[in-house]
Amino acid sequence: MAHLLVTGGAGFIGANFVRRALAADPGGRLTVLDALTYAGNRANLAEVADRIRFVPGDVCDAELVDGLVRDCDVVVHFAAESHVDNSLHDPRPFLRSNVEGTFVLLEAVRRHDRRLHHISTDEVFGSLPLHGSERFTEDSRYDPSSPYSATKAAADMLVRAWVRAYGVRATLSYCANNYGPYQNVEKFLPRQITNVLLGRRPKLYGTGENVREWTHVDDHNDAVLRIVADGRPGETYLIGSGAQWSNRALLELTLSLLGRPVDDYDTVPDRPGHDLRYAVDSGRIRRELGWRPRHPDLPEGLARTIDWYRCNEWWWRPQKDATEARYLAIGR
Ligand code: NAD
Ligand code: TDX
Repeated sequence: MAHLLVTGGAGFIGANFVRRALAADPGGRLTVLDALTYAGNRANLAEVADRIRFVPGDVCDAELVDGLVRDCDVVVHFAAESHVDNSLHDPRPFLRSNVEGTFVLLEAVRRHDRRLHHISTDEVFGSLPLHGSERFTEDSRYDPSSPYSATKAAADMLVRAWVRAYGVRATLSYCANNYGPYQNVEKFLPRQITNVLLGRRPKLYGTGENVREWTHVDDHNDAVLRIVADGRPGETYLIGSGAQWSNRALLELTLSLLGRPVDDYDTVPDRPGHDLRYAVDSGRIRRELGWRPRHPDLPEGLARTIDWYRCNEWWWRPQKDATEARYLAIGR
């Protein structure tokens, strides 16, 4: 079977992808390249450590990347700075990892004629009106609102140009918000779950009306595996479960699953440029590649995710205080 190179494989989605890819292809060869930033953690890969090659390193390191790409068949590119609030505070690492890192990878796949799957995000399309049924499609206009989404959009543009100019065999996917085990405590759901587990009050930005479409990380990764297997080079795919929730409603559900009163949270100042609503039309991947979310029931998936955080305090506790100190510094 194909030898996969997974960049960012020690992060939330990447590490879940590595486990899923090995489950789908038990004899498969897989190499992870990860810079182990604050968001990367080798413990995320402990269960599969003896079945993969782990290379600590930066996607911007052209020499290292060239050798790894030469030795693999397919690159799945997750590595990125991924948190909007961090990007608002300090955009520079986002430009480097997300834009320059993608450029370095593209040059290597071009030199060695390797297949690339690039992981993008629905955030590159900006914000949908709060009240309405519109959804992003593969043809939506790019309209990023944060340094994070601007750098993801820039990376997508590079991938698209390398496909057209050099015939690079790349696919792109845009997934809505993910949730599940091993997600960094800076993100919405893990932040609130771990706050409650520590007896602290969750923090809701602004009015909490903003809507996100929540997809279980295993469903996102199943979709990526399908694209890697059967996706058409040059094609783009949107991935989403269809489960749209306002932040307020999702926080109330989280509190009730944790046995707390649903109004036991604080509101904090809103995120600047806060996108109102994300929702994607995932019709193409459903029709063309037969993908369906296997965990479409968000309350059920959230209950399992809460259990995971309850049982794995050893994993999230060491990051929690530094994360909250960063939030305190920006007033959220
Ligand atoms: P994450 O922050 O949990 O993990 C990112 C990983 O990339 C970490 O292991 C980090 O060490 C690594 N990394 C960062 N910069 C690197 C560099 N220069 N070189 C090598 N490794 C580097 O992020 P995530 O939530 O798992 O997101 C993974 C990808 O999926 C990102 O490209 C993100 O834009 C995209 N995405 C995320 C979501 C979501 O809801 N989390 C939704 C859609 C798309
Ligand atoms: O404490 C919080 N309170 C709050 O109300 C946090 C951390 C967030 N929020 C809000 C902001 C968003 O409307 O919750 C929503 C979700 O926030 P994040 O988890 O930061 O995700 P988001 O900004 O929507 O981006 C996510 O989805 C798309 C990922 O972090 C990105 O990597 C992905 O591309």
